[in-house]
Amino acid sequence: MAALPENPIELYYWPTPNGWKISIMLEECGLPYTVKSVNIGKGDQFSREFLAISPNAKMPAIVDPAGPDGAPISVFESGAILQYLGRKAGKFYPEEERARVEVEQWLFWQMAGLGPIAGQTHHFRIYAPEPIPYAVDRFTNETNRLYGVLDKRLSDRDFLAGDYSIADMATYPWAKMWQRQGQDIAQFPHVQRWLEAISARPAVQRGVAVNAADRKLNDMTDPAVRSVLFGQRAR
Ligand SMILES: N[C@@H](CCC(=O)N[C@@H](CS)C(=O)NCC(=O)O)C(=O)O
Repeated sequence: MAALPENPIELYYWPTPNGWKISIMLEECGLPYTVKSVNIGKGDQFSREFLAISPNAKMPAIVDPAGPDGAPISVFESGAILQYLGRKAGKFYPEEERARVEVEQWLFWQMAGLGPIAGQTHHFRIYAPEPIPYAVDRFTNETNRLYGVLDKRLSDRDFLAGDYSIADMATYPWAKMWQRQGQDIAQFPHVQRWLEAISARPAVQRGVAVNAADRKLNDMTDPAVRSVLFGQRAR
C-alpha cells in the first residue's frame, strides 16, 4: 500500500454543492488531502471537535497541518477556503490585483447570491413538508434571475473571471443542479456550454465523486434527519 503523502490537508466534508467546491479545488490543485466525513443528517456538525474548527456548524472546513509558518491552521466557509487554497497552491486565484478583484466579485456573487438563494429554492421545492406557492415562486424566480446574470456574463467569455478560477469552482456545483431549482437550462445556452466544459474536467469529476455514495445515507423524510437539518435554533 502506498504511504500517505506528508501533511495532507484534512477536508471536513459531506457530498453537497458546498462540499464539492473544496473537493474539486483540492483535486484541481493536486494537493494531498484526507476526507473526514461530517454526516450533517446525523448531526456530526455539532460535535465539539467540529465546532472548534467550524463554529457555524456547517461543512466544509479544512485543517492544514502545514499552514503559514508551518503551524496548523483551520478554515471554515467555502469561499474563504477556496481563497486560502488558491493562495497556498498559487493556482486558480490570480495575484495581479485587477484579475484578483474580478475573481473575488464573482466568488462573492456566488457566496452571497446564487448559493443561499438556490439553497432556499431546493428547500421550498423539495424539502418543505407542504407546498408554499409564495416561497416556491419567490426563490425559483430569484434563482432564474441569477441564472440570467450568469448567462449574460458567460455570453462573451469562457469562464466567469478570466481563466478558470475559484469563482467557477464555487458556482459550478450549484448551477449543475438547475433541475432541482426548477430551471430550464435551454433558456441559458452560455451557462449550459460552461457547465459542459467544467463537467468534462477530470479533476471536477474526481471532486464530485468523493464519498458520492454517502448522499443516499440520509432519508430526508425521516423526522430525526429533518429535525437535525431544519429544526435548529441558537444553542
Ligand atoms: N456559507 C457556508 C454554507 C455551508 C453550508 O450551508 N453547508 C451545509 C451543507 S451544503 C451544512 O453543513 N449544513 C448542515 C446544517 O445546516 O446543519 C459555506 O459556503 O461554507
